Amino acid sequence: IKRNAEDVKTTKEVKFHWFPKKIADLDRCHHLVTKFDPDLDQDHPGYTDPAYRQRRKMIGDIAFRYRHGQPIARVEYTEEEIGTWREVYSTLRDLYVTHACSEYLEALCLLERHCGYSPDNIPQLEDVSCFLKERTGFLLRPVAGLLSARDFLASLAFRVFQCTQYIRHSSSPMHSPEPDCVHELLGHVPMLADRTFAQFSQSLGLASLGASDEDIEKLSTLYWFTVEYGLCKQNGEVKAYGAGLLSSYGELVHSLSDEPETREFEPEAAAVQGYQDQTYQPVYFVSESFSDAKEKFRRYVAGIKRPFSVRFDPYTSSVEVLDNP
Ligand code: HBI
Ligand code: FE
Repeated sequence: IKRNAEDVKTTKEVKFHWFPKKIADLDRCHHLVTKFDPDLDQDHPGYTDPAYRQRRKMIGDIAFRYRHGQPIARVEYTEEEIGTWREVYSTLRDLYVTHACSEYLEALCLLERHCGYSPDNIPQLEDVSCFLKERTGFLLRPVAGLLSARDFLASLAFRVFQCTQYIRHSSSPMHSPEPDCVHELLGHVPMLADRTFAQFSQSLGLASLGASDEDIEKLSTLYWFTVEYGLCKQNGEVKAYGAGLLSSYGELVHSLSDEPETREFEPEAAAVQGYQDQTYQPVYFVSESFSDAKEKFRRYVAGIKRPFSVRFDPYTSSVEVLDNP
């Protein structure tokens, strides 16, 4: 079979996908998935609104032009966009006190104090990126929409979170079919400020580098049931830490109600569980703690076969690739 030399590299006769070796290589990890794009998806609330689609393109251009190391351009959000943000922010803020895990609440307070998080302001990615860098070494980089799982996971290996900058359509403030800045800033960012959670996210990323398509599928399902829809125990209660929950009023309430099934987090089971990207999840996985989830995941990853191993060098933000004997 003839294969694209860009995608496949050979070491000792074994083929595997190209992957980024240094943080600047993330400039090449920009493959978008058009599944929920407002230009193509007729169910997208912005599909019939040309002004919305135009605006989304303008903000998307910041991402297309972006190269590693540059500051992220600021967006001057319109009154309408700030109105959408305000509605979600004030509705969710009240629920966090009872539904979000303590790590999340602690980080959100800091973000309100230092990063312009408030009902009346959409925080700027550049400010949030500087904040995260000081807390856990994570950086944000702008992205124009839903990325391929392979590219998205690869960036986590370098403690980079690819972050959308546009906001959902104003006709549907409480739900968006695709990631938007409400989902990123209220769902993901506070958790990335936690040291143990940041380590967990990076280890998911490192496990994905050069992995087979089947293993990428398993790792993104694991990502789904932890980073997006994970629950955890805290002082005898169950709380939410998943970004898909913390950015959706309806599902956050649903996830901690009696309705869904909850199971103890086991990577082997979570990696193959079927999931929903159109409605609420029928099942959630509950971790004892982030340290426990990290340890279980470490054991799971050791079972994934790759013809090489990778080691992250934090001094150069690059990965060393070691051939397995
Ligand atoms: N792309 N922009 C963006 N944001 C995400 O949260 C995201 C993504 N691509 C894939 C993805 N999340 C996950 O569902 C996993 O497939 C990794
Ligand atoms: Fe997400």
